[in-house]
Amino acid sequence: MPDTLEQAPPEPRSASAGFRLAAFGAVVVVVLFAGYGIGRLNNSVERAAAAPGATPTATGGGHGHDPGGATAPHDDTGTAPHVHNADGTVTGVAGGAGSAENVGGLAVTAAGLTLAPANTAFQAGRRQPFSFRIVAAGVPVTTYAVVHDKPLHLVVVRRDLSGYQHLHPTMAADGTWSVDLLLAAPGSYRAIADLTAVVGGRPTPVTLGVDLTVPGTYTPVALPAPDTRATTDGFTVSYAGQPQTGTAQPLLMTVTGPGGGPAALEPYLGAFGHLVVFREGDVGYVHVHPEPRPVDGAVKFWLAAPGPGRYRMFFDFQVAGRVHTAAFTAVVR
Ligand SMILES: [Cu+2]
Repeated sequence: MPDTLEQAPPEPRSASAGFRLAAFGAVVVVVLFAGYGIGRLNNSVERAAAAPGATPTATGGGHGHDPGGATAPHDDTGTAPHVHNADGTVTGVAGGAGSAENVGGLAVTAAGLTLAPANTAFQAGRRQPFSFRIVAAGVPVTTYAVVHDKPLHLVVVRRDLSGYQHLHPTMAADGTWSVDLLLAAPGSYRAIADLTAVVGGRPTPVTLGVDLTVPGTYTPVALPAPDTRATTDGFTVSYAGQPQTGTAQPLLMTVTGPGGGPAALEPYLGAFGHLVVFREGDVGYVHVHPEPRPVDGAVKFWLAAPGPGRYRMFFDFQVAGRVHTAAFTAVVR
């Protein structure tokens, strides 16, 4: 069953952190990535999770960021701001570096890795399994580096940039990833897998995308007007900064709680927030992680837009054990 950890009641954060230290201490495998030295292999994590009394973590549960979806707390170890690049590299962006070509998800095969879906046809409004493999030279990859608490991140969005979901499929021993997927309305969707495959001992970060179809009467949703302010689940999120092409610009996200004061942000998937950005027109994907600590209460990202255009930005953040998503339209000239 794909839904394990994320649907369990949130465990106390201190207990969670303690477990992680105990379980991973003996078997932790450190992989050095370009630009930052964090990471575990999913196979080693599975061994740790199989220990008596342990709870599966890193390969557990897909979950949506739908309003109200409960998630367990995550630790915030090993965080560094960086960008997942289209060419399979990861660029550290501390200090404001960044490339204008930090776009991914446009290809189903890249860097010697292919996203091979078992099924791409879905029915509107019906939860169905989505299964796929990541294949290298004809062989399914079974070893992945754990990046931001998960061996693989899957984002799904309709091609009009509505219906965003961020899921964490579960991998079977043969390398088949599966997650229950609910596509609410007809249309063409983009499923983008963000992962670091370890093939022959070499970690290869890559972002691969594939189209999913839902038959029926497609009613496109117009991109909302540009705004630096968004509300979600009673929270108000606003950002300061203007994304540009060429150089990474700071983007500071401030979250105000339902009572009007600053929201008590918690680490989610190893960071105080995640920013997933899609480009209108081709669903080009950029995923940025923030600086390790909030800056004056704001979550600080460095974002280099991969060209002019209109973008839809999805900011995931966690408060009181629940993940919320604020969405913004931004125009880059
Ligand atoms: Cu994820």
